[in-house]
Parts: sequence; C-alpha cells; structure tokens
Amino acid sequence: MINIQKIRADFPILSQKVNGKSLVYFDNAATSQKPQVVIDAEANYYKEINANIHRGVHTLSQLATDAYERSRLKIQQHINAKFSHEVLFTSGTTHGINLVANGFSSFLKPGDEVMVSALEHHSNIVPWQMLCEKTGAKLVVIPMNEIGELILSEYERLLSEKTKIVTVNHISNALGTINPIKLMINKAHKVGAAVLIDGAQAVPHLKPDVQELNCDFYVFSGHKICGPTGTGILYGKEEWLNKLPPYQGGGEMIATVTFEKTTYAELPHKFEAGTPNIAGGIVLGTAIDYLNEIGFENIAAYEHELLEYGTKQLLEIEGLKIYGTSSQKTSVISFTVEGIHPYDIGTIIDKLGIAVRTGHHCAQPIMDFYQIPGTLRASFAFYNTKEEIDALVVAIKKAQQMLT
Ligand code: 7TS
Repeated sequence: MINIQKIRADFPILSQKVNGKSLVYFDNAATSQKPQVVIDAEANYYKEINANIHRGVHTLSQLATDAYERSRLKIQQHINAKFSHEVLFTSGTTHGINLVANGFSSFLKPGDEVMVSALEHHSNIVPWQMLCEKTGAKLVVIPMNEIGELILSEYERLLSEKTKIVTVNHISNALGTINPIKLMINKAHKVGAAVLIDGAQAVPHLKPDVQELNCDFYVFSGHKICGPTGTGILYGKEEWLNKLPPYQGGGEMIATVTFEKTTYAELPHKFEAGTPNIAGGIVLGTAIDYLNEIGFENIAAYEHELLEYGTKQLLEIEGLKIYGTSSQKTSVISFTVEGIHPYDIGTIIDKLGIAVRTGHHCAQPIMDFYQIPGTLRASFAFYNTKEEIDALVVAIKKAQQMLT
C-alpha cells in the first residue's frame, strides 16, 4: 500500500507554488522529482567524501571509490545482472544507446539489417540511422497499429538472418504501451540477432530482470527514477561487452599506453573513460533504495489506479481523444482536444500550476502515424493523486472555454 501523505512529504518540490498555484506535476515521463534523501545524498557526497575514484591511495579517494562500486553492486542486484562488470555507468539512456550503436559499426556490412520499432523515442532511432549510414546496413521498422501496439505478425515476417540487432523500448514514452519484449527477444534470438531494450520508461514502474528477459543490452536513465540528471546505466551481457570496441578513449579505460599501442582495461572500465559523474552514480543507488523501500508492486498498483481514474475522468471532456489505448499500458495518457492546439492548452494549464508535456515527445514517427502535430501528455508517478487529476480536468475545461 502507498502512504500518499508520507510519500508526498518526501518531495519538497511538490509543496511549491507555481504561478501562484499548487504545483501539479504530471510530466514524470520527462523526468521525475527527487525525494529529500536523494537531495541530501548528493550534498553529503560533496560535504564528506568528494574525491576522484579508482586512482588514489588516499582515504577520501578510497571512500568515494567504495561508494561508487557499492552503487554498481546495488544496481546489479536491482536488475539481476549476472556480474557487476556487466553494469556500466553512463550519462543516460541516450549515451547507452549511442555506445552500443557505435560499437556495432565494427560488426555490420552492407545488406545487414538493424530493426527498430515504430514506437521509439528519437534517441532509439537516430543513433541506428547513423550506424546504417556508416555501414550500409538497412534500417527496418516494426510497424504499429491504431491502438499503439507493435504488430507482432509483421515483426516475425521482417526478422531474418540478415537482422543483426533489434532495438525496441520496453515501454513507449509517447503512448505508454508496454511492449511484449520477452517474446520479441526470443524471436530475435532465433534468427541470431542481438536485442537492445530501451528501458527509460520502464524502470520508473517496474523492476526489470535482465537474466529472465535474456536481453543482450538494457539501458535506462537515472533521472526518471528519482535519481540525478546525467546518470544512467547500460547493462550488457559479458560476451557482448567483451566483443564491443570501446566508445571513448581516455583515462581509466586503459591497461597500458605507449605511443605504439594501447591495451584496454577489463570490464566495466573499458567503457568508462574519464572522470564519471561520481556523485550521480552513488546517488542513483540511493534513489533505487528509496523506490525499493516503497516497493515496485505498490508503485505499479497505485499508478494503475491513477491511470484508470485519469482515463475515465479525461474521457468525460467533450472532444478529448486518447492516443495509445492498449490494455498493456503504464500511467501515461496522451491526448488531444478537438479544435485546439495542444500547446495552447498546455500554456493555459501551466498558468494554473499544472505541468504536462505538449508536442511530439521526441517520437515524431508516432505523431505522423496518427497524422497529428502532437499531443498533450499527462504522465503520473506514485506521488501523484486523484485530486490532482481532478484539477487537471477542471483546468482543461477552463482552457477549452477560453479557446473555443
Ligand atoms: N528512450 C525513451 C523511451 C525515453 O522516454 C527517453 C526520454 C529517452 C530514451 C532519452 O532519455 P535521456 O535521459 O537520455 O534523455 N524521454 C523523454 C520524454 O518522454 N520527455 O522528455 C524526455
């Protein structure tokens, strides 16, 4: 069970006024808010143990290194990776995807295929397009249907021994659809393709088990799970990370350097060149502890309640249409209101203290599919309430009156 009063008290920003009104924060798919324990942990790192890691004999460096590596172990446990060196710190989902896409340029040749889905965020499209341009491989797209689900019969038809990697999100950021990734991973493996799962929108709602999923790569951002911006994780199976070339060269990722030849460090350091976001990596562990204390089953059940309530209440507004109506959905509602541009509603409800995202949500192909310029997107977190949803409905009706 969620103790909503207690949880809301953990987030100082939620009691803030915006434009003179109580903040209603429904832009959680863009980034989550941070609880006090996370804010404190960030400050405490700099107050107490700030030092560079993996390189000093001195005490602070050792303390910082231990805390950073403890966080890696925590994340390994959280996603159930087999080895801690399969867990790489990145600056976010975008970084993780680019690292893998860049590495695949060593493996691909003209005629090979890279498969993405119609439901992807731009950061899981563009790096693969760049890879295809570089290697002559072909980008193949798994199509979607009207309710925002991937068409699995088409997926099976498109898979072949030419497919070298399939890259798909666990949950769509623009529509909230939960993709059947376990099944998709199995099918891809049958033709010998690797699979990368973009878990950016999944990890706020569920605890992924990378061994059970049997994915080759799983990426996510820390800032969407109550952690700091500029943090993220790339999980990769050991055999793949050993095969992939390093992404960036620099300090910390080497074993030996001479002007003739450099040899690379073991995993995970081979992919962690330079001084990382040390505080961020440590505090990401704090954020994961915080979420696990609440419990992902509790989070999912409560957010599902918000999704059902929000869907019902919003649909009572005349002319409101929801995009993404799969039965397998997280707490994201993307919608338009007939005759009014999403941006205009977004601007008016912002004046009433309500934060939603408007636009194409970095998923232009989905908007093109529906032939719309964009939507309003209300994305709920475990610290939101039904009363806030009521406030959203009132605000949209007010905007509707003003604009029609
Ligand atoms: N993949 C998905 C599915 C996402 O939702 C996002 C960010 C990214 C990748 C990129 O993550 P980043 O942390 O590297 O930027 N999604 C959103 C969003 O929906 N609104 O703002 C950011």
